[in-house]
Amino acid sequence: MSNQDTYTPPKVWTWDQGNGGEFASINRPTSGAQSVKELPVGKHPLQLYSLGTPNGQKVTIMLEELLALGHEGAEYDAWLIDIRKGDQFGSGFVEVNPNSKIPALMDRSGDKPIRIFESGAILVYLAEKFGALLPTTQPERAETLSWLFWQMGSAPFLGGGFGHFYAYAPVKIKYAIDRYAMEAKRQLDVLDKRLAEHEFVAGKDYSVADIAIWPWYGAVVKGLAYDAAEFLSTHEYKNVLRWADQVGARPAVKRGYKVNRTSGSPENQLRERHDASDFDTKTEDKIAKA
Ligand SMILES: N[C@@H](CCC(=O)N[C@@H](CS)C(=O)NCC(=O)O)C(=O)O
Repeated sequence: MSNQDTYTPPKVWTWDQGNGGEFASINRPTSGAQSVKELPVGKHPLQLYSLGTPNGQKVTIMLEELLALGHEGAEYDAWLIDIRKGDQFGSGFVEVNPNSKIPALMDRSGDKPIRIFESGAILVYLAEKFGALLPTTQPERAETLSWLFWQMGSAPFLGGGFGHFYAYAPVKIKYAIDRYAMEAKRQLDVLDKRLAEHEFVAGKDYSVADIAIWPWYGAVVKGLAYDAAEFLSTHEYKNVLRWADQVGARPAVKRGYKVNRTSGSPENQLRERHDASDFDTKTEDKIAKA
């Protein structure tokens, strides 16, 4: 890759497929299906096509919380979409999410299947369907949705900005890392001040806002993402750490965290989930079978 200090953009940008970046083999400037591949359909009303990244974990944590609350209609099959192998560009997946990103959900409980993509939309859809984890009265509902959409707008700077340039880019660009480290710390400070005054992000109750924010910001402060806890001095965010531990101790969060995960410690990997009993089977056996 050329020296960033001397790069002069050409008049018209063209795609350099082999740019050496971590995701160069899958990223491209066009959308749409690249192969014909139907999606599998399991026995449950909800069919989730996902991967155990923070965006995917939001949905599996939500589903596990709904099941823990006794909503049997939240039973789901979680199928693995391997984005490094390009599964997101198969025709079946693109029909569920034209944006080719996990997570994507099909609700097959009604007369006609309903597709939902974008993790924030999926959380709202499930919260409304089951009447849970999203207040129905104001001002609590507005506060919860504000924080949920704060996450949707902020996390791309944490992941696609800071995480990408600090951990994944093939060259370390000081300008980019400084810019996004500053923004990541600003966002953590926003959360820290909020959590100094409230038990949960949206107030006194655990909600979809915590479910959306925890997999990203909880992971960063606990040193589980980008190996950046020391670099970002995350020990400074004491209230975020308190909340991260509190949310992380919930049994449904522990289960949801594991679903469709293919990296990290083996005991935290459950490649696919088709039944509540899947969590009981020894995870190592599942990995060996896969
Ligand atoms: N705003 C989307 C972001 C989803 C997203 O970025 N998913 C990533 C994995 S975390 C993905 O599928 N990437 C595949 C690709 O870029 O080709 C959401 O929240 O659902």
